Amino acid sequence: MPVQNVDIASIFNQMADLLEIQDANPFRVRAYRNAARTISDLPRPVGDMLADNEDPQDLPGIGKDLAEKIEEIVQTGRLAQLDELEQEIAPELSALMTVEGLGPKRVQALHAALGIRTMDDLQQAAEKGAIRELGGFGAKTEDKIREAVKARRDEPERLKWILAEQRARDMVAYLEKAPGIQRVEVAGSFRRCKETVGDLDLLVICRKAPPVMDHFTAHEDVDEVVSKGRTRSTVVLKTGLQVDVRVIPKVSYGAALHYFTGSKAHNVAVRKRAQGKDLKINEYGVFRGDERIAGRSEEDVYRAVDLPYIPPELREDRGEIEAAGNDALPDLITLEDMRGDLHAHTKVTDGKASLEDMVASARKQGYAYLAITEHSKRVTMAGGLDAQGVAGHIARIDRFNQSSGDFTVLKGMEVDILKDGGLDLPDEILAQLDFRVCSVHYHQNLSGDRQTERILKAMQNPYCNIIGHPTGRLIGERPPYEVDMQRIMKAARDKGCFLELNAHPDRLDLNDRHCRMARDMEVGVVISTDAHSTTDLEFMRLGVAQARRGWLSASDVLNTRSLEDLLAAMKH
Ligand code: DGT
Ligand code: CA
Ligand code: CA
Ligand code: ZN
Repeated sequence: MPVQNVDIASIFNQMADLLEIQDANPFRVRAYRNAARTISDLPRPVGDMLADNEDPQDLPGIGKDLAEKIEEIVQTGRLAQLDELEQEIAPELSALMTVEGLGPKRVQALHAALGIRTMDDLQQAAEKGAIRELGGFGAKTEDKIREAVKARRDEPERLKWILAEQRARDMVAYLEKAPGIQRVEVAGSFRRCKETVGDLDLLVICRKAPPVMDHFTAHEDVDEVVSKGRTRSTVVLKTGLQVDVRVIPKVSYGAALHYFTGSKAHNVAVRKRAQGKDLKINEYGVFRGDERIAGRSEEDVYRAVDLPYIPPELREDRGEIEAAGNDALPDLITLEDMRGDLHAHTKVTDGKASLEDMVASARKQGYAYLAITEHSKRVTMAGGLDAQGVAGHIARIDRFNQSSGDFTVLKGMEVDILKDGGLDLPDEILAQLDFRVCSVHYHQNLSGDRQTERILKAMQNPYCNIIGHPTGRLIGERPPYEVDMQRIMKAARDKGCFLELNAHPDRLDLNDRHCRMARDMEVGVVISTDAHSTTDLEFMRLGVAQARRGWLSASDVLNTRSLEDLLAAMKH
């Protein structure tokens, strides 16, 4: 399989981590991180660009040195300099950096003073009480580290959905080239659009199974063939991802798709319902005695137990079977319902594209509007705008809209919520915008109570229309704030404030349960991508998938509405 953009990005991020532990020049570290982001945002594989004789140096932030490294990675799949660095610094050290509360400086200090290299070392040191003795750490920090390590150990490694999607697409394309193949489908948590995926479950219909299994296990990315049978094989890829393939007879296709899509809890509940009707369901079909009465399609399977089709995103045994039985399933939102994106950045702050390019991309998505929501001044790293900057921002958009035809750019800002819950710009400036997304960026470690109060305070400002990425979590990296979501939702409803479902693949914040809660509490949701590049706008599909897992309909989501209705809803 050719080297993918995510692989290049991952190598550059590892470089940055190790250099940071080594206390290297921060500009060098930044250069790697920026390059990683540039590469992972590219719409097509770098390998293809190179093959077309395009020069990576034309990409923003990529100079001669990085361009050569990119070529090396594309050609060899690795980077010699990273291998060397890993010899020099224990690579486990960079894994330690992902523990909450540990940055490169602290990891370096722990290594120097206590010889800590691995997660085991860290756990032991924390349990012995050795860390609290170190300068700059203390007992509280040690407690936190101990808890964080424990939490980490308890959860198995899972892949973010968008990364699973890339692997799944490649694997499906590869299997479709197998001899006698008729159909390949991805089931499991991937099909249910869970935010992270444990392994991939592929189903295959084919004329003869053995050649397909041979083809599958011969994939060049396979690290280990765990099992290989006539109808079922499991491999582990070099990336550590497990892939299961099952060959299914056509008559059982729907039943198998249903079974292997899960969730397990959903399957159990459906089976129980079938038992009540003297039916038996398994991956081969629905049976009355020995007679197969359904199995070709999922619709058939559900019909056999007197249910309408239940979309995969709902199959979590969270009330969907009862709702289906009462003909009360939600009419789930779709990507086509989205009429615009309400959170995006341009080059003016830390985005990579111009206003014109962002609009062109938004038009391609079929949108009628796009809000540009630049950062406010407190977010210095992103070049956040002060009052004067906002004036320029507004003037630019007004000018643009004069000749933008049927497309409207909305004047927004992503206003930082200060530590005390105040907003980062004065009201008279905020008043000039169409609307404001207000987000927490600093002091993320406040206690749950204080964080809740802070956000509630921000919502008291009449100019606060949307709370951006409300829990601040980064999937697999940073846990959500321990906010009281019940109180935040109640306040949002009372004040006519909206909560953002940030569709960025690292965030997906609100999560699915929060969306469900918003629906039940009648709180308005917006789905936005927080795009920093033209291709980021495509993250919308992830946000919509998450919203579907949260039972949301188009009518629950503000940016499915017309521009006129949207603006009316923002005024309160
Ligand atoms: P994952 O891979 O951890 O993200 O989650 P899933 O849901 O993809 O789980 P996985 O890969 O273990 O199994 C795929 C599907 O197969 C699962 O969603 C339901 C079905 N399945 C697996 N084991 C069982 C079982 O013991 N009973 C039932 N009813 N279904 C099962
Ligand atoms: Ca799975
Ligand atoms: Ca599996
Ligand atoms: Zn943003």
